[in-house]
Amino acid sequence: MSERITSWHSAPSKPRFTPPPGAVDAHCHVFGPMAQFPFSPKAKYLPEDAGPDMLFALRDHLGFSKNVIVQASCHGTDNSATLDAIAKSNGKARGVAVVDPDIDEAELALLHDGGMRGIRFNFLKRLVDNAPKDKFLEVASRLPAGWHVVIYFEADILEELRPFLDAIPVPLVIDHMGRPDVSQGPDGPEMKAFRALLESRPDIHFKPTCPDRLDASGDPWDRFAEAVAPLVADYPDRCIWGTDWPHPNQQNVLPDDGHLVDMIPRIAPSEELQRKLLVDNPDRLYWAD
Ligand code: 0GY
Repeated sequence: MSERITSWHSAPSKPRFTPPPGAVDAHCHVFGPMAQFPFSPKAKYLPEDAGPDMLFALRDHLGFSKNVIVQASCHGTDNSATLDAIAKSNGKARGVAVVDPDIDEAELALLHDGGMRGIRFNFLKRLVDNAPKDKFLEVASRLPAGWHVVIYFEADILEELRPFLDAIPVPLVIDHMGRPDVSQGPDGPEMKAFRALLESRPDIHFKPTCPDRLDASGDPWDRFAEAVAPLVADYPDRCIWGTDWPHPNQQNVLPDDGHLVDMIPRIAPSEELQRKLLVDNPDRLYWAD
């Protein structure tokens, strides 16, 4: 792995949809800058720099007010780049960390002071070498008050993960709905399995995000809209939304972030749903204190 990847659109369009005041892009990342924040030796992709200035310029261009910055796998468990971006945001960003499960209480408290409000467990083999469930459960049991766990997995391991998910003692946020096959439609087996998970606990949230990753039919991602809108309608208090900028690993078709924002009114058609998805729900998870 030597070549650095540019995974984001160079000139995203201005969305037609105007997000409500206070809207949060609750799933985005920063990469580097590498000279200041080197990538992990275990990184599975090597991106070009996509630092806080670029992220905040995109936030303003798209009409958002705040960001939740999720530590990307290319930075491993060194959260310095994400913390630096949060520190530069003037209170307009909070974060989700990736930690060594042996982290101690004092380090967790420092992450809290730096704006982190959760940790992420990543189960994608193409992104991380191992995901030790027993250690994950142990660290999840001693997180600072008010924190949650963000989980990234693909639909084919959902059933296998169920006992682990059931045992996590804090609220959960599932990245990209656990990547269901949206071409199966809103009532397809993978969406049904995900709904069963949501029914199993009232404190599971999800991100109805990443049409570019989940819908092979491409922009404007009609299958995604069709499969996901009913989920948002049925669980309006449990969803948060994000761009996924700078779209780690995307190499072939780079999504236009303006078009991603224009997916919002298709999956959340009313102003009330939009406010919950973009403002109330992320504020409750990330800005409660
Ligand atoms: C995402 C998706 C991906 C990557 C990461 O941390 C990461 O590197 O999350 C992916 O490659 O599917 O949500 O950012």
